[in-house]
Amino acid sequence: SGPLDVIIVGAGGMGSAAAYHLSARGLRVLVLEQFEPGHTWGSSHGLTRIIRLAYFEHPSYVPLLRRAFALWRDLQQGLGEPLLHVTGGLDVGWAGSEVFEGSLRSCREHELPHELLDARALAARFPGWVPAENTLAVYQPDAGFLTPERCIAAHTARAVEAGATIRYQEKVLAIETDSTGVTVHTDQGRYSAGQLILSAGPWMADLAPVLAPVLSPERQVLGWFDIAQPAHFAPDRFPVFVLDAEEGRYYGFPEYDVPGFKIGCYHHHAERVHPDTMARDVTSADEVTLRRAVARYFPDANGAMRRSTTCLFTNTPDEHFIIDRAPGEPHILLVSPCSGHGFKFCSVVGEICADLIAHHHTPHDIGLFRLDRFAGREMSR
Ligand code: PYC
Repeated sequence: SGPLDVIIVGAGGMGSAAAYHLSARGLRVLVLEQFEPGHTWGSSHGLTRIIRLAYFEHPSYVPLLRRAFALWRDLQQGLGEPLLHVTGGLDVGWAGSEVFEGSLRSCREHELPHELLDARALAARFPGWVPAENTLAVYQPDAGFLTPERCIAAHTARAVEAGATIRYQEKVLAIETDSTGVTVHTDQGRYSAGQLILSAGPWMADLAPVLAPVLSPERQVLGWFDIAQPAHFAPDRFPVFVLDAEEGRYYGFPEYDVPGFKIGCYHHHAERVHPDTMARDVTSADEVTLRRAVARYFPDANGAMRRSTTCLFTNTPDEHFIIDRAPGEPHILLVSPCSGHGFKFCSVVGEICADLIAHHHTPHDIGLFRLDRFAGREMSR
């Protein structure tokens, strides 16, 4: 074995992808994960995750998304099952709404094929929808969903094949750095390496206290509702969507893998939770929030909520990612507070991690993700 090049803390979407890309380049990698494989405590579960190219959040994500799509396709080669399911995507809102206008801006700046739909055209083309009268939507064909648990399993399996070690159910207690690298103390031992990647999602601020003033882990809820007209919610008839509505911002998927129409709501109550103490049960108030949109916009799927789960967004103040060295800690790379929209990028972020660890440079444009954009921010805890 010999000395380690890099320790990765967290084997979720980001950590597993980093482990694969680093070990594939011949680096000696140890991954430490506090839970078991496939756990549901973080931000990398839920059976389906949206991937979309017409990125309303900012056009500079689009080149990263192109690479992410290519790398997911590479990863699924030879697996015997797809990880990426292309359904097309709808970014729905009204004239002036962030989702609609942002998506259109990305389409125009990057010359993405797209179609504009008003309420009538949306309902005619996609019969699962009953849109509000003033609705405007961007339909962009390069969108769909990933199966996150399977993506992580594929990245970790490939990482292990390439020589990485993954230690599950081992919790990091302390991190020390010196001029040569890092030493990580866990509840089971002590490990040293030249570099450290922290990709621990909502636990990031515990491991890198410098992030505490900027991160707000937030509780999120999603549910699967019984469908009266399953044909309208099949993957070939029902694109993934993000919807700005009077009632809030929602996102959803065609029926896949388990029965029901899956819908989630972006809760932005500015509540800050800790993942160890967050309420994990889905309440009737949560169901009401989801059902409000289901009943109005997807009435054919307004059946019983058969299944539900909570997860976490780890929000930054501007909701863009952080991918950067920790201040004054050249051996520590901070990767992952993704404000709830990171999973689709795991494949390309794994590649970026490998570039930054191996060469201290990446050809990908990650200027939007620098930590110093928050310099001078007041401690808000
Ligand atoms: O990035 O598409 C997305 C998404 C939907 C819900 C949370 N993130």
